[in-house]
Amino acid sequence: MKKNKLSRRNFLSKTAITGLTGLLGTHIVFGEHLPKGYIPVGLINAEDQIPGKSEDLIVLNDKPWNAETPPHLLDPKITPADLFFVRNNGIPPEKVDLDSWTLTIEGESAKTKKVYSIKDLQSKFQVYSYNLVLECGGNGRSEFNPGAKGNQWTLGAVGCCKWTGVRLKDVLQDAGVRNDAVYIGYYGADTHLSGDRSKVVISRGVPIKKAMEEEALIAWKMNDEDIPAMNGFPLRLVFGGWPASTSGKWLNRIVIRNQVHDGPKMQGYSYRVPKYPVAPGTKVPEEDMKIIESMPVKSLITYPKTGAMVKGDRKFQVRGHAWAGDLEVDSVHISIDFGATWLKCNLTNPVNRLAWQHFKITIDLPEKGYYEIWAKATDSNGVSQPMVVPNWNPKGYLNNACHRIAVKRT
Ligand SMILES: Nc1nc2c(c(=O)[nH]1)N[C@H]1C(S)=C(S)[C@@H](COP(=O)(O)O)O[C@H]1N2
Ligand SMILES: [Mo]
Repeated sequence: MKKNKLSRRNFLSKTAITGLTGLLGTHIVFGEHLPKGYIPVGLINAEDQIPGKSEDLIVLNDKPWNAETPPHLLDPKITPADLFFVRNNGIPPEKVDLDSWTLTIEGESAKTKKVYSIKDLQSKFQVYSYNLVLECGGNGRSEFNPGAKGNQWTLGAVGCCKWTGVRLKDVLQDAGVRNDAVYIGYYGADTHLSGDRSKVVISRGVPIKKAMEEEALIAWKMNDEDIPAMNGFPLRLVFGGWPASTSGKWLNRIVIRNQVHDGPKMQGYSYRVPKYPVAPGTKVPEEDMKIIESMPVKSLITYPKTGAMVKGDRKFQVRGHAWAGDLEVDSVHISIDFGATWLKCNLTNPVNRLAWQHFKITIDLPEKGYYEIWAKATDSNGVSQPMVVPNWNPKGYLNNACHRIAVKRT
């Protein structure tokens, strides 16, 4: 065999190596040993791209995909679909056939078992659109100390999109809800990470009262387009104001239960917090944990971006969004002096119940130097965001501490 020819043919050419060097930003030591067609691992990771989503999302995990939105990219009033966070617990369904997709309603407290195609849903029931805030119960987890396992969300596991679909209550009532109904639970078409198709990834739900609210949707559109594959295409539940884990993606079954739903991630420590305040690090008995319901009041500064330099004209606008679970936001204040004094912002009303509200204020930085801008929202019950990380809990849920950004006047 012609040894020489073989080695030259099956290894990367000098030009190819130079190209890769450019992409990697450094010289590849031993690059002459790279086989033809080989993609350096360093580049595979750099290309870490969630199908159908913006490359500006911050990826926290790729197996399964979990990614959050940098706060300044949440600036639009409605979160762009490709920038909306992704929180997958398993593997999304690979091939979705719209015509054969069905949603089954059943359960102990369902009068009948009914199966709907997507076309049935679209033609049988009135269609509604609402802007609804979805926030992962673990948003802000990274700040707890001692830390909790799980995705280390910072600020961006939240968004407010326009959702379109039918009211969950209309569909439930069509199937028939017995008087003893207390809860609904969802099932989706994603598969367990183990590959075991008989294992349910996640099956959570809400009390019947939340399920019956007007804004509770079975949605097939997000911002007037098909829901992105990673966010539940072709059908998902949307419950504004509650942990987004209740908003089942790739929805194919809803059970009407005569007891609190007991699917995977409803029990133990999942999406639960202690019934009473505990010292950080405390081992809390399971029976002392309660299910998280409405999310707490919170706000996010989306402009300027943290680290911004303010030049010349020292007046500039600060803006962002605020939301308060099932409640409304009453006011938002900002501070530029580490909380010594607070300025009241202009705040819009929500476009509909459970949508986030927008605040803005023009501020004046008195002299050159470093500042922090802090934002604090207060809900309609008079409860404000804490300045420091609140209520430590074993799984790191519900951190609604004030958002702080850094700004320099130069
Ligand atoms: N079927 C299914 N539904 C699901 C999940 C999931 O993994 N599978 N994750 C839940 C969790 S924990 C959250 S925070 C939201 C995230 O929704 P998003 O990925 O559209 O942002 O979906 C919820 N619904
Ligand atoms: Mo979540």
